[in-house]
Amino acid sequence: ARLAGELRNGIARGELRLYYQPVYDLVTGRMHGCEALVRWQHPVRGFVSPGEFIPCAERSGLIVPLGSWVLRTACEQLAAWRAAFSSTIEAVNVNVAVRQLREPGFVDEVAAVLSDTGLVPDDLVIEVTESSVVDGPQVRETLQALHEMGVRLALDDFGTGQSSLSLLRAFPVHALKLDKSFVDGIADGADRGRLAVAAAVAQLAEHLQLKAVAEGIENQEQLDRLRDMGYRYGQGFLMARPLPAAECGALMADVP
Ligand code: G
Ligand code: G
Ligand code: MN
Ligand code: NA
Repeated sequence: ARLAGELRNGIARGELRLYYQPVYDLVTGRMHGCEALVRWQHPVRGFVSPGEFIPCAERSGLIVPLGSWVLRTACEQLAAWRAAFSSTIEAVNVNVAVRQLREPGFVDEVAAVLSDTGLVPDDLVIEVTESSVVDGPQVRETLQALHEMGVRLALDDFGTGQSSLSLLRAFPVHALKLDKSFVDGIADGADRGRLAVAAAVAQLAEHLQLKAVAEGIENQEQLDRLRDMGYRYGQGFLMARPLPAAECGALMADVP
């Protein structure tokens, strides 16, 4: 509860920053997109990990104003990159919590942000967890409306949740992001179980004609094996860490 109060102040004082982690095309090596990831530099506590304050923001409801700020800032940033560089990324990925999807005005908010920033729906990928998909009819309607608007949806942390395969088929999702716990298992073929899940998710994506994205790639062996399994896209410390906007933009300036 104390953390929630400080987070409220931190948001008001502008202590939050958005970082961007590049997503690469593993076949061409080209930067394909970026995932926006929030960071909190507290004046006394120092760096507070989102793994700590995002759950707190979700419990307290602060995720709603925080998430609105993230969405608008990420879209403004993509518009700024588009203005600055001749060739940029295809889209920006924004994590959206189920609490935000339950807000009745969320679809209108997305439409307003796109219109204000001069982006088109195609420029935005919303990352949701599998548990959002099974939250209930209201959230499903919201996701359906976003899809009809042309905003693309990625299922984050895929493989850890409980969405059924039949739901996945009926659901307007555009990408599966394999959870990094499965990528961690891909070293020396050490963990057959996690390797099998990684391969199965790639095949599922292929059969359903979805993009397969691997996250948390930390070494070349993981990258090679994931690409061979069918992961066309990936992100991870091997290629780039989450970066301040200016550093991420500098990488874009080099993209042909
Ligand atoms: O950036 P990092 O890997 O430390 O993030 C930890 C967790 O916080 C991840 O689960 C990530 O999805 C989540 N997270 C980071 N930024 C955001 C955000 O802007 N919104 C939401 N809802 N979650 C975020
Ligand atoms: O839940 P979500 O997938 O949104 O979280 C992404 C998180 O994963 C971010 O906090 C980001 O900092 C972290 N991350 C990205 N690449 C790597 C990596 O290669 N290794 C590790 N350990 N974490 C990573
Ligand atoms: Mn994510
Ligand atoms: Na993830």
